[in-house]
Amino acid sequence: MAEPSTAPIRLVRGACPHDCPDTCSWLATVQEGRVVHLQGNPSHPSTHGALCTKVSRYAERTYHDERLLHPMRRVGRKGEGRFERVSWDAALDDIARRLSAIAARDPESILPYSYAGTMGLVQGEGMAARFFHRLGASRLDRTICASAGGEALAATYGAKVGMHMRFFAESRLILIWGSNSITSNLHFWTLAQQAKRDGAKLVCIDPRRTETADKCHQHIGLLPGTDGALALGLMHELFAHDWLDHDYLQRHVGDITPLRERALAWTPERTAAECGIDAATVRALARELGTLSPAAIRLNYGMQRARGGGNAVRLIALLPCLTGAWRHRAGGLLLSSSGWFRDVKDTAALERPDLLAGRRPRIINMSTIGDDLLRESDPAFGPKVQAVIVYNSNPVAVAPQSRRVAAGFAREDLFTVVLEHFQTDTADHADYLLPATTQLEHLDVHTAYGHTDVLLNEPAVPPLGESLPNSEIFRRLATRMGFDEPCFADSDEQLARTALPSIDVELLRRQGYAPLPLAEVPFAQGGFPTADGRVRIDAPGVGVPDYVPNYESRSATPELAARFPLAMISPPARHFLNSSFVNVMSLRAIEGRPTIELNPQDAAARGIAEGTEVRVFNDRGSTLCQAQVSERARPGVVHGFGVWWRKFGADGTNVNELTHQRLTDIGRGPCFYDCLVEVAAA
Ligand SMILES: Nc1nc2c(c(=O)[nH]1)N[C@H]1C(S)=C(S)[C@@H](COP(=O)(O)OP(=O)(O)OC[C@H]3O[C@@H](n4cnc5c(=O)[nH]c(N)nc54)[C@H](O)[C@@H]3O)O[C@H]1N2
Ligand SMILES: Nc1nc2c(c(=O)[nH]1)N[C@H]1C(S)=C(S)[C@@H](COP(=O)(O)OP(=O)(O)OC[C@H]3O[C@@H](n4cnc5c(=O)[nH]c(N)nc54)[C@H](O)[C@@H]3O)O[C@H]1N2
Ligand code: SF4
Ligand SMILES: [Mo]
Repeated sequence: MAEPSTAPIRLVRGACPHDCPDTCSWLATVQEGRVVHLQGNPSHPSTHGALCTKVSRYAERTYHDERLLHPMRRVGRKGEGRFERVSWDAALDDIARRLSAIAARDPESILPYSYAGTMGLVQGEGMAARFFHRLGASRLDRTICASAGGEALAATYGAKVGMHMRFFAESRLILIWGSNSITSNLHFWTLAQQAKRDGAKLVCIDPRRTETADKCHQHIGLLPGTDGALALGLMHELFAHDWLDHDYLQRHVGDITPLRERALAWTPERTAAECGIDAATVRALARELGTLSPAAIRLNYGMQRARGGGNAVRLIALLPCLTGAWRHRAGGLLLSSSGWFRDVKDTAALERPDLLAGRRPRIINMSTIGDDLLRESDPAFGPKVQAVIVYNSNPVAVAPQSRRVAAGFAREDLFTVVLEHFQTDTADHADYLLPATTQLEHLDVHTAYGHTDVLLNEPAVPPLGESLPNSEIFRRLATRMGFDEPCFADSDEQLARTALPSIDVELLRRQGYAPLPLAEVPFAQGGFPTADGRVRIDAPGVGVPDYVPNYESRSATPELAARFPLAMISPPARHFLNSSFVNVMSLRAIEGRPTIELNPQDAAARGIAEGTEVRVFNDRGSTLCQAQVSERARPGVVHGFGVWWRKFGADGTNVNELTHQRLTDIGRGPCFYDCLVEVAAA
């Protein structure tokens, strides 16, 4: 048996890089040049010393046998995933030569594709954005997660702002709306439980009876995509019973007349019929919302992945305005706190859009990448995409209608460079696969979208193998492309200081985080970040919010529903983070196999038993899963947990085979949870 090492240990402060509202502060224990332990920073209030199960395994991910450690060049057919090792010089010289040749014809035929593999400002869109701006490449509309809700919130409140997470602990009523918090917002859940112990009522609004719903006092299992109708039904009752804060409305909210008219048409009975719940439930919830104080809503992005997601967020965001819940620090609503950072973050200095020098390249929506990679040149679209550079994202697995995404990336004439930790589904399609460092190996700074602290991530160990930070890869590529502006020589530390010019770096170094100085009750006296400080009911470009039903549902598309009668939502699996961690064995072992959860009635009607191998399908595709028969699913709704790598699926597919590329009402986002399917024993 190995003796425990007595070599000296060092603690390094860092931040979880993942796309999660909690943005935890962590402490890495380093011994003999290796991270041997990772724990939550006990002095960071919202982390309170605890990381989630997944990220506790971050070192296992970093030291994974299959980590990419050298640049690689494709040797097989496109998508086959066969590569040979090459030197950095050989890789970068050839990439620069090929991109320069394409750019000489039309730089807009080059497309960056990135999302939130890391949320860091330095390894995210820092040097990379400078590079693509200087090149004049197509711009990417980064819509895949939060743009429907984000733009809806901004249309209503003026920015992505809300109540402070920590004060949920003092609320008397908490609506957890479209969020499986135990899975995806663990540190909020701790606060909600504290409130529950102090007597608060917790209500979970989610089509699935989640683990979070189990621990709330009440679960309202509405049909997917009907949240806007529920919000209007609640408003009906608020208006009808005059549970309104007239003083607050008059001072701080736009004219409510058109909203009132709309809401009065949504009787509890009509609402109940649309949402698939009881009228009594609507009445009772409205009464609580109108009479319990302070009342708080934790809205999350799970409920805006449907056609009407934007309007639904706008309607829900108006509820605390009608009741005046904003007067209390434990009242109001939180969807995202990212807008609070707008005054401390200098995005223009970091990303340098001025390097476009007057050019206005076309914009491609990341949520329609499946169609867009397969499009020919035409005047409306612009030039055919000839090259894609992917970093911080795994589009072949996570983008909707993934069969088309995979077909696009499989084009032999598409030049693809992927910066990655692992050989993901997208990496399989690369011409060059470049090894990137993980958060334990590079410097970064972070803002958050749940809490309001800035965090520093110091590298704990040197880069593994020949891996390099994204920033350095783009720096070296810029040099090879002949981009000689001084900004391409900025170090990571300079990028961090440029991104957050007013933040006290010494404080960050000492404690790992720095809270923003913000008011405890931000909107007690109104002062929303709109032009006139008032909440907008009628907003430019989007009008007065209304219920927008799903693209695909029994009522909207009865003929389609006759063939594909089940509404599928595909929320994240607890032990994965989008498609990250799917290759970490200890976590994959817990998740088992790709599964589809369905109600016992729906299972019986199809002769499906627990554990049966089933085919989930519609006109777009088909994927093999294992059936999980459970009352967690309501009749007519099934849950396909995401996001598995396609290559780990029994037939090389995942749930995104079934999703479509139509966009949300606001924000041009994807409609992952607006999708009809059928399930049959395989
Ligand atoms: N463990 C884990 N944590 C994660 C992630 C992960 O993949 N795994 N992903 C991270 C990311 S990228 C994000 S954006 C956030 C997401 O944060 P949330 O949106 O809070 O996270 P989810 O758990 O995806 O919540 C989705 C919930 O919405 C429900 N839902 C689906 N459709 C509807 C609907 O129409 N109406 C309502 N009311 N509810 C609906 C689902 O059943 C599910 O329980 O989580 C982050 N945290
Ligand atoms: N069906 C369905 N599809 C979904 C969702 C769903 O709920 N259902 N959720 C959607 C949501 S909310 C989101 S946010 C998207 C997420 O989609 P993505 O942002 O693509 O997220 P991940 O799948 O985690 O992939 C991130 C990749 O970045 C890599 N990475 C991490 N850090 C670094 C780094 O420093 N450098 C480089 N070069 N690479 C790095 C990781 O290894 C990983 O492969 O998926 C969406 N897709
Ligand atoms: S994924 Fe979320 S909960 Fe887990 S460590 Fe990261 S920030 Fe914290
Ligand atoms: Mo997301």
